[in-house]
Amino acid sequence: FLVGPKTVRIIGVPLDYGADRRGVDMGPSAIRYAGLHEKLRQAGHQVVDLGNLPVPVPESREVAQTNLKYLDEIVKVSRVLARAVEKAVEEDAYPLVLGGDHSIAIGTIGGLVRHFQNLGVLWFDAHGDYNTDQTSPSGNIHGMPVATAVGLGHPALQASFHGRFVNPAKIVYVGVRTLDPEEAQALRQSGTTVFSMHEIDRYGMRDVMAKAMDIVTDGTDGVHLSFDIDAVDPLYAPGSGTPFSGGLTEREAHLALELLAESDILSSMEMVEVNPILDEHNRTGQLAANLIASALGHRII
Ligand code: B3U
Ligand code: MN
Ligand code: MN
Repeated sequence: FLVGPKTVRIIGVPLDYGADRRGVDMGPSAIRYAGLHEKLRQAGHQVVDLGNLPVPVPESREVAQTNLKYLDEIVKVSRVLARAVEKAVEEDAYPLVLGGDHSIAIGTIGGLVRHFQNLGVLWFDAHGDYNTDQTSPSGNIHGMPVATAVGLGHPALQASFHGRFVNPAKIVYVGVRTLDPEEAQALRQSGTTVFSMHEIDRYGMRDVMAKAMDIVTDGTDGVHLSFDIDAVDPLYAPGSGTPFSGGLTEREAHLALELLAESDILSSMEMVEVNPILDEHNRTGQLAANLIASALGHRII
């Protein structure tokens, strides 16, 4: 097996508060339905599924028209998720978090930084997710998790981090192709590394991943992969709420994750923004499950 055998602990987070109610709350089911457990067992892992965290449906809540929509609800779920993730890594398990929208990364990474002193983060996304309540054009918190993880933005969102944040120099983006103007300016000064589609076209995924892996492993004691399915082109991943053309091909995405598997550097992973309402016969759910399997060492031969 490519990846050393792990106890993969699956945590579903059926939350779409961060994206203004679009249907990504059904993502965890769609990914499981695509045969995730079997693929992971085939790759030599033990799989323990904790089920889904309790998340009240947005229709039972009121959305205040602030620039932090559903703040209280997201903070509450983040707290529970952070504890579940922290407990998993404490017990030597490999947390696999299924979203849900990308605001759940606030809980996932909040839990990870309580355990790892110096965490590396690989962020696959069409977007930067580097807005704060000051810069966000939408007020949707799924556009804010990376800024939160480095200690920027509204303090309420940072509750799960217990004052320990991710070093921006250990964050690498892959697949970015759309940023809000103020977000772009903040990112430029952030110290993170952004491999946009330009770098992928120019150097190829293999070289981009070699550089990315160097950065996130150098001086770190854990590496988290946060994979927003909209990093993949909508041609291959139609079931995502904020599609943006010009993205990764299915093959590039698989190659990237197979290279990660080969180096066996990941200590946790999350897959987010799979939207079954917008999908075609669960194609995107299947892609998400296959990509997770690739990152965990699944090979056809
Ligand atoms: N940057 C925009 C759009 C966005 C960010 N992340 C997603 N969409 N998925 C915002 O609302 O912050
Ligand atoms: Mn995202
Ligand atoms: Mn995105």
